Amino acid sequence: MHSEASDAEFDHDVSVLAASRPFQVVLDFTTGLLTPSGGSFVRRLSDMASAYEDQEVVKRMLASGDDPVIYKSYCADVPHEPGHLAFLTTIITPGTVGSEFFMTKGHHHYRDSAELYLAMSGEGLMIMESHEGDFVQQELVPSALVYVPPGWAHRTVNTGSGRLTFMAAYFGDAGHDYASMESMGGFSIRVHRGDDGPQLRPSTSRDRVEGPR
Ligand code: S6P
Ligand code: ZN
Repeated sequence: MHSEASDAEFDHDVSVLAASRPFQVVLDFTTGLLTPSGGSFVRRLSDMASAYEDQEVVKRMLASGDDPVIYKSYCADVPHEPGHLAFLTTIITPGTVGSEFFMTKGHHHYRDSAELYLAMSGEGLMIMESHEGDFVQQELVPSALVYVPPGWAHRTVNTGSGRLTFMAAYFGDAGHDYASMESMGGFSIRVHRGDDGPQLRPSTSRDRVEGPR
């Protein structure tokens, strides 16, 4: 049984109307807004400090009061129950922590189930890792649809100079498991700003967690 706390951000007061009747919302492909939305959540650097590789830079930024909004999500008014299809938009701010691009926390779903991503604006990468440790990256450019099969942890990274916006749809009872990736030290690959664009490098946080071999 997993803790409900990690899904708190996705929960909101679902209106009786939206839960039981067809409805329509509008996606703004430029801003990433979902109107009307059933709620939203924001993650600042301080909400996900341990996700970044360079902990010295994180500490320095936070100590100097630099706590940027990394991303914001707008959730549709859909119950997190079996049979429903939950969806939300995410807007990732451009920027880096050290050389590592702003990104989402990333998660598995408790119930191994598929998810569909639609990129709306900006440029980014989606990184995905299976329970067996296979790694796949996909580019996020406007109109790209990425299918995430059951069992693949997923994280999105803004590699552009503007906002990265996308929509994701997942099973209502999928749940969000952040702890499984965190306990391993995060994803095995990280996305940094290189001289000629985004550079994928093996993560050193895995070593921190596993210790010397
Ligand atoms: C939900 C889906 C996305 C993310 C969102 C924030 O299953 O994968 O909508 O929730 O992009 O990322 P995270 O990893 O902080 O939940
Ligand atoms: Zn997901």
